[in-house]
Amino acid sequence: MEIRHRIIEGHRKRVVATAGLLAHGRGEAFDYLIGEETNGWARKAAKAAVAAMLIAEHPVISVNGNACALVADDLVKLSRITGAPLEINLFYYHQEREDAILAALREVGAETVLGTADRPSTTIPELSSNRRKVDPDGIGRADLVLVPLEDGDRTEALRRIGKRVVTIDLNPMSRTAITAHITVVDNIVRALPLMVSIARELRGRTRADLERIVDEFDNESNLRGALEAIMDNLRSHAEGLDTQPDVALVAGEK
Ligand code: PTJ
Repeated sequence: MEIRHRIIEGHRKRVVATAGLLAHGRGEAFDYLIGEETNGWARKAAKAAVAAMLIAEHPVISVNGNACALVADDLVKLSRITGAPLEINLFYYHQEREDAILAALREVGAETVLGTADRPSTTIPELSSNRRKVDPDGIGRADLVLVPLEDGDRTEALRRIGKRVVTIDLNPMSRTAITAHITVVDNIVRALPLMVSIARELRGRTRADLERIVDEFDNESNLRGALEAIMDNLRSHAEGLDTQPDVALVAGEK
């Protein structure tokens, strides 16, 4: 409930787009399906994601309204530890939203924030949404972009122009989840703090160690594992239903 409140409050402050409320609802449904906890697949993906960020030359963290409303503090921490600057990049762009997100990031200690209207901008080819506008010092020159809660078109566009794409998405069937190189299938409110603690643990490792972690990761089997976990959950719910016929009857009578 506290999480929902953060989104609603974010919407009131214009940090979250109206469509962000719908995206959050979809996320809640998938979170329920994965059991509202971080499973082993997500942990492994989070480790590979952080290792990839640490070995990238120019990693960047793309920030949208939902991510900012839910985990602004952890975004700033992850940015500091990995050296990946934060870039505001919005699907539903409005100057007021950019200002609100910038203020929210600053409130939790963000210093440099890229992608704002006062900065130079360049465009990602083959993309028509507002998100085609990127910062030349950020996503423009990045070799890796962390794009949590992303829309499929941009993930595809980023891949087409040769970026390594890391995402956090509760839906393992979304186009973003499938297109990204590394997909952490988990709620961003759990995934981000986990990535911060993994980053603290991995930052002292050798490049060879980090490369091995990334090389051993396979996103296809990761997504298959996430789907299996959902199916296992559904199966155990289906089995559990048989054991509580009285509860079901009482509920039905109301
Ligand atoms: O702030 P803006 O203008 O950039 O807009 C942001 C939204 C999220 C509205 C925009 O990117 C959008 O419409 O995204 P989609 O296409 O709805 O995709 C969002 C994905 O994130 C969906 O697959 C959701 O299941 C997933 N999702 C929602 N909440 C969470 C989540 N994944 C992880 N953690 C969540 N809390």
